[in-house]
Amino acid sequence: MTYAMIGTWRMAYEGLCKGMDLLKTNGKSSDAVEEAIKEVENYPFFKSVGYGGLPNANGLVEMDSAFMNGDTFEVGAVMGISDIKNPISVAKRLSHEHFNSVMVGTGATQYASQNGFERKNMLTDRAKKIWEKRKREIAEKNLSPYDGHDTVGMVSLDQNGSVSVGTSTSGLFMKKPGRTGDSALVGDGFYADSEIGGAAATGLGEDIMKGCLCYEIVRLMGTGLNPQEACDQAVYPFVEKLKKRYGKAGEFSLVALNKEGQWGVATNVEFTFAVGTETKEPKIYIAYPED
Ligand code: SD4
Repeated sequence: MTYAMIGTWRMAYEGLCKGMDLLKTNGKSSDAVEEAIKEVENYPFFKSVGYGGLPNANGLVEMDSAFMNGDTFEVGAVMGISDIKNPISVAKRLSHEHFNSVMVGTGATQYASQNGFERKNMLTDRAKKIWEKRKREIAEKNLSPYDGHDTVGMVSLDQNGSVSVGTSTSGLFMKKPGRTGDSALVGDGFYADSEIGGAAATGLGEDIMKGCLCYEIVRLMGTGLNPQEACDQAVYPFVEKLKKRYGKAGEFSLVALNKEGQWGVATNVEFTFAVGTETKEPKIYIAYPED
C-alpha cells in the first residue's frame, strides 16, 4: 500500500519531511502526524503554533490541538491549554481515553502536567514584543484586534492504510481568553476515516465551524469524489452561502488526502502547503482562491 502526507502552510514542511521518513520505513500514520506537528510546535519563529505562538488579549499563550485516528475514530483534543510544550502529544494521549478525551483550559493544563507532559513557558520575547506593539497600534489607530492566525494541520496515510489527522494552533492573535476556534473541534478543523481519507482546516475558526467542513470533505470523498473534487464541492459553495446569508466569509483553507494517497486543496486566500507521497519527495506548493 502507498503512503502520503499533506500539511497546511509553509511551516508544515520540515515536520512533514520527518513524518514522511517515518511513513517510508513503515511507521504509523499516528506517529507521523505527532512527530510532524511537534516539529512545528517546537520551532520558535512560527507565530501561530506552539512555542513562540502569539498570545491572547491578556498576554497568555493559549493553545488548541487535536488528534484523530481514522481506524478507530478515537479523538483527543485540548483547548486553551497553556505552559505545555507539545499540545499535540497531549491530544494524542487523550484520544486513547473513552471518557474525558476533550479537555479545556486549566483542566487540560493540569491533566498534561499530572501525566508527565513537559511544561514550558510558551511565550517568547519575540512574541511578547509583537503583542506589545500590536496592542499599541490597536489603541492608537482604533484597529480591529484580530489579525494573524494559522494552524498547522497534518493528514497522513501509512502503508497499512491507516489515516490520521492532527492540528495545533495558538489561535486567533489577541483572542479573548477562553476563545476557541475550529482546530480542536472534530468535523470542523479535522476529520479522518481510514476507509476514505482525512481533512484538516486552517483559517477563521468562527466561520470554518459553521460548515463542519472537514467532515463534509471526508463525507464527499466517501461518495466517490477525489480529494480535489471533494474540497471544491465542500468549500466554495459554502463560502458563497456564508456571504449570502451572513454577509461575509473569513479566510479559510482546507487540505484533504484519500486512502489512495491522492490529495486536494481549497482556499479563498493565497495558501502555501506541503505534500509528500510515495512517488514524490515532500515539496511546498502554493494555491490561490478557486485555482
Ligand atoms: C482558529 N483555525 O483558531 C484557527 C486559526 C487558524 O489560520 O487556523 N488560522 O480559528
